[in-house]
Amino acid sequence: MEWKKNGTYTNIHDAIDSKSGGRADEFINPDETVYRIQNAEKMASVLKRFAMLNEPITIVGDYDVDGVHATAGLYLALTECGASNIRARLPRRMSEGFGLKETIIDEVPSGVLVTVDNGIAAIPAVKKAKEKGLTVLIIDHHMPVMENGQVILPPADLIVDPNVDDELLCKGTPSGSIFRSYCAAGLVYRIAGMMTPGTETLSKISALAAIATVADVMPLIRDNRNIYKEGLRNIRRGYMTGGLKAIISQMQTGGYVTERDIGFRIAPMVNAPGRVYDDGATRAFHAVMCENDATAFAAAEELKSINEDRKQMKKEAQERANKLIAESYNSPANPIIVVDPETAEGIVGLVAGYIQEKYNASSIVFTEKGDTYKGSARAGEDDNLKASLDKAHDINPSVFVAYGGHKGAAGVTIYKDKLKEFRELMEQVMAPPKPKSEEMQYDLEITPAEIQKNLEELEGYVPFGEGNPKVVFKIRNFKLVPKGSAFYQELGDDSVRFSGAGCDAIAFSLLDKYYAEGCPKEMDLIGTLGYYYMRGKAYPEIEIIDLKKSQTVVKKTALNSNIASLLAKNNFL
Ligand SMILES: [Mn+2]
Repeated sequence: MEWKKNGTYTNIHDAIDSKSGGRADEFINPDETVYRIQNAEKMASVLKRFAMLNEPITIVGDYDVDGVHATAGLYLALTECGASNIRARLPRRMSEGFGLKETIIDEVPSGVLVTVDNGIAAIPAVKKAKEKGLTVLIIDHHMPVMENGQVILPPADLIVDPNVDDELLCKGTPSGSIFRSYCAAGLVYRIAGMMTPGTETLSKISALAAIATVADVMPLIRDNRNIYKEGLRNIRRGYMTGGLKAIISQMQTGGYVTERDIGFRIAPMVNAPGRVYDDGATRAFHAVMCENDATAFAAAEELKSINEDRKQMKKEAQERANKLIAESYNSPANPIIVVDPETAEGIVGLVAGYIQEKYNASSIVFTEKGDTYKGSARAGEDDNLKASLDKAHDINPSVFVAYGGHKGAAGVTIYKDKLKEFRELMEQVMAPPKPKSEEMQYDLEITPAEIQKNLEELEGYVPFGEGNPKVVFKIRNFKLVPKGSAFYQELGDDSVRFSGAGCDAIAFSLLDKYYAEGCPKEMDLIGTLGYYYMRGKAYPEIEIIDLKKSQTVVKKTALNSNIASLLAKNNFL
């Protein structure tokens, strides 16, 4: 694998500016814009009034982190305003699927129905709710239904969704700045800010919103940076629900969390029940909402154990998928389609992501459901799944039961007996397979002695993630320093931690590579810089993307080089 310098920039600011599409200055200057979310004030006052009247309120969320946290945030805000007749109703992933279904409406006898993280596309269900006399409020961040180029809105009483404001619907330009990339929990936090300003409850909602913003892969720009920073400040001060506190205290970071902790540790735990169990989202919701220390701790333990099950399920599904791919493809393809009835519905998306990365192609993983195959798709580099599926559907709609999604990810259900046609159709509409790149790119080259200085400069631009990708450094001659008696520590899952002078390094899925390089004590690396937290203390850390035995010969002292040549000679003989 060749390492190649990206761009012509020579410092962190310019590297970030180039990678973020010119946002480096925005990142270092706090954003003080007051963003206007259309109908947010109205939504806040309506919700507050219903809470004070103690109307029965049903919140319908979603089974992922954003859906669960948005539901929890709204529940807290309504309770703070005096509501005590609230029901949280999370959809069941396997038996109901995403969003507001008409069966859910049947369960609500009267009062107010609020959807969070869904609802904007639920036209028949909202119609039914209105016919039944319910008040319907929608807080969503998804795209509306389009028909012949026209936006079709559900007949709700009030809608907050930045994707359907007046400006977008060409009904005149609203005044004030608009930001459209909130997650649902972020919208709930901004609305709650008008319902219960300055309260500890609002601090708790900010913690939920910050985590959901990262988990839902929202761009970390503009108001999302404020939400992230406010949330993290509150997490560090201990202002969060007992459930979140228990989840975070399990990580033993001393209350500090990073973007990576959220993405790789917290979000998978909150997501896991919804992937493994039909009613899992309800369990995740109750776990997050716990206020009693003992029950919160037990609930966090349960999430952890469900997440371990989920990991095992994913691992087994990946092994089956690799086998199926080896059997059914003898040359690169795009997309790669896997049909595996043994893979659970909540897992297919994770496996699709794995295949996409491993084979550098778009992927679709199906499981069996009655006489259909139901699956999840992930787009390879430069592919657009939504556009490709639209095209395929135009050519032959009879293959599809349903599909939906966006550029990077989609859900697809097809008729079982149409699999062959679907395969051919998708290969026809998508770009031919791309060879896997033999090049790995980095942004800046630094010496091990410059790590600390660069880390400090990077702090000004946090958080990194979607919309603000991390700077990739090349570091030559990173020397390992033994901790105890070991230069490295195996972490399981082919991962390894190295100890260096003043800075450790972690390498996910690279232990085999390290062995293949001969377990060098001095390496050239490319990777990103950050901190990890243990019991409240920050430690600098390189997250290694690729490693090699040091290529540069380091000058040795006369004595050492004599010994070295002697050793080399003896070995040679
Ligand atoms: Mn969402």
